[in-house]
Amino acid sequence: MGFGMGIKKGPVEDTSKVAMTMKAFKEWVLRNLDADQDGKITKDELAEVVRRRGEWFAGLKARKGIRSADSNRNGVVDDIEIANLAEFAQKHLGIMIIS
Ligand SMILES: [Ca+2]
Ligand SMILES: [Ca+2]
Repeated sequence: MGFGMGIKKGPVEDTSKVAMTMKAFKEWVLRNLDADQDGKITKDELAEVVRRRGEWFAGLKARKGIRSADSNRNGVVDDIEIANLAEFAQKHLGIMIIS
C-alpha cells in the first residue's frame, strides 16, 4: 500500500477513498453537505466540507465545483444536479463513484 492516489496538501484526516454508488453518493451529499437541509448545495456548504478535509482554497474550489455542476445556472446545486458533483467529489472529497 502506497501513496499512489495523487498528491495531498495540508493536514488530511483520511487519505483513503470511499467508494459509493451514485445513489449512495446523493444520499451522502444531502446528509453531509446540505447543512441547512433545503435540498440544495450552496457554495458555502461545499466550501465547508472541503475545508474540513484540510484542503487549501476551499472557497475557490467550491465556487468552481458549483459552477461546473450548476446546469440550470441558479447559483446552487439542486437535487437533480447532485450527480454533476461526482467529479468534484472524486477530486476533492475523497470519494470514488462506482456504477
Ligand atoms: Ca443547503
Ligand atoms: Ca442549479
